[in-house]
Amino acid sequence: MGRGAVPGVGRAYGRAMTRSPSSPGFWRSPLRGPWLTSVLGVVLLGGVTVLFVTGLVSYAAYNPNLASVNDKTPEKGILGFYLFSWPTDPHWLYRLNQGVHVTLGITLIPVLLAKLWSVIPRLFELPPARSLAHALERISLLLLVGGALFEFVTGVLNIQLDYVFPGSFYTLHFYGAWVFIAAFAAHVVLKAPAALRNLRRLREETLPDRVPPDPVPRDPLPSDLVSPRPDPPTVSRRGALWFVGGGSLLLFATTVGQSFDGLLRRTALLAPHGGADPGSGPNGFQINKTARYAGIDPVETTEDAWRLVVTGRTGTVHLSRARLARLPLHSAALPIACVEGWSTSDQWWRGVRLRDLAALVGYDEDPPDVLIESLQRRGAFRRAALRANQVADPRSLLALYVNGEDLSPDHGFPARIIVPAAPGVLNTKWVARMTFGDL
Ligand SMILES: Nc1nc2c(c(=O)[nH]1)N[C@H]1C(S)=C(S)[C@@H](COP(=O)(O)O)O[C@H]1N2
Ligand SMILES: [Mo]
Repeated sequence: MGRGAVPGVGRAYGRAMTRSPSSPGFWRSPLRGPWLTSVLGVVLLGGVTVLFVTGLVSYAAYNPNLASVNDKTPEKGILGFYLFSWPTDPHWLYRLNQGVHVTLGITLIPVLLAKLWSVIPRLFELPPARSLAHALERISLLLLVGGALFEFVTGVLNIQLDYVFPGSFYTLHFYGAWVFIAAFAAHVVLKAPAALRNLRRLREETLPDRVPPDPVPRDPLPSDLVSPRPDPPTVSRRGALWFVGGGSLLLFATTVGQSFDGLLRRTALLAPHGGADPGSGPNGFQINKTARYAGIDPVETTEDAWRLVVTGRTGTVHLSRARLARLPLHSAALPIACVEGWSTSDQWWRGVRLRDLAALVGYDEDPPDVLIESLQRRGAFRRAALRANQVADPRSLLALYVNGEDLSPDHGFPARIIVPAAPGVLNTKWVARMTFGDL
C-alpha cells in the first residue's frame, strides 16, 4: 500500500498506477533518478560532441564541393557551410579521425542505451503536453531519441553489413546528424542547469554503495524519474555504472584493433568481416571490395589490353603499364583508411607521381584537379575527384607496386591511386582514365 494512502483507495490507486507505462508507479527501478541520468548525460555530452565533429570532418574529407562524383548529399545547402579543402598533412589525418569516430561511436552504445533506459518513463508521460514550452521540449526529446537511435543504427549497419537501408548511407547519416545535433543542443541547453546541480551534489556526498529503499531523502530534487513505488534494489548505482562501463569497455576492446595490424587486428571481433581474406605477403592487408566483386574482367587488365588514358590541356595520352613503369617512380608510405573505421598501417607504395602525370598533358606547374575513373562499370566508388593540393603532393601516386611487389588484383592492379590523409574511397583501384582540369 502506498505511503499515507487511504486504505482501499490506496490499493485501487496502486493498481492503476502500475498498469500503464504512462503512470509513474509502473516504473519500479530504484536506480532511476536525476543522479544516474546526469552522469550518463555528461558522458554523452562529451562523446556525442566528438562524434559530431569527427563526423563533419569526415564528410569534408571527401571534398564534396569539388565535384558531384564526390558528393552524396548534393542538396545540402547551408549545411555545407563549414567545408574546407582537405589537406594532405599529417598523412594519418583521416585514419585518426575515422578511427576515433567509429570506435567511439561503438563504445558509446551501452551508455546511450543506459541513458534511454534511465529516462524511459518520460517517453510515456501523459498528458502529451501541458503547455507550449512542454510540447516543444517533448518534440525535441522525440527528435533526440529518434535521432540518436537512427545515427547509431545507420552507423553500425554501414560498418557491419552490406548496407541494407533504403537510400544512401551517407545521405541518411549526414542529414540525420543535423537533426540529431539540433535536438541535442536544445536538450543540453534545457537540461544543463539541472544536470550541473545534480553533479555538484554528487561531488558533495560520496558515491553511496547501495541505493536506499526510499530514495526521497537522498534525492530531494523534485524529479519525475524517481519511482514513487521503487522495488528493493538489486544492484547499487555504482554497480549499474560498472555494468554500463564494462559493456563499453568490451565493445572498445573488440573494435579498436581494426586500426592496427597483425595480432591486434584479430582482436577486432566487431570490425567488418566476411570480406576477402587478404592472405599474407606484401599484398596481405585488408581488402575492401575484391576485383571480382567490383566486376573487373581480368582480361581487361592484361598488358595487351590495359591502357591508362590521361587527358589534359594538351590532349590525351595512352600509356601501357610497361610505359608507366619506365617513368620516374617514387615511393610513399601511406595507410588505407576507410570510412568504416578500419585502417591499415603505412604500406610502401611505388608508382608515378600524380603531378608528373599532369605534366605529361600540359600542366608543368600548378597541376589542377583531376577526375579518376576506374575500369569498374557500376558502383558509387568507381570514380572520384582529387583536388589540386592532393595532386601536387609528391607522395600522391598512381601506384603500380605495394611493399615491393605488383599490386594484387584485389588491391587495384594494374594501377591505383594513393593520396596522403585521404579517405579510402578517394584511393581508386583499377584506374583506367585520368582527366586533369575542367571537372
Ligand atoms: N574502383 C574502386 N576503387 C575503390 C573502391 C571501389 O569500390 N572501387 N573502394 C574504395 C574504398 S571505400 C576503400 S576503403 C579502398 C580500400 O582499398 P583496399 O581494398 O586496397 O584496402 O579502396 C577504394 N577504391
Ligand atoms: Mo572505404
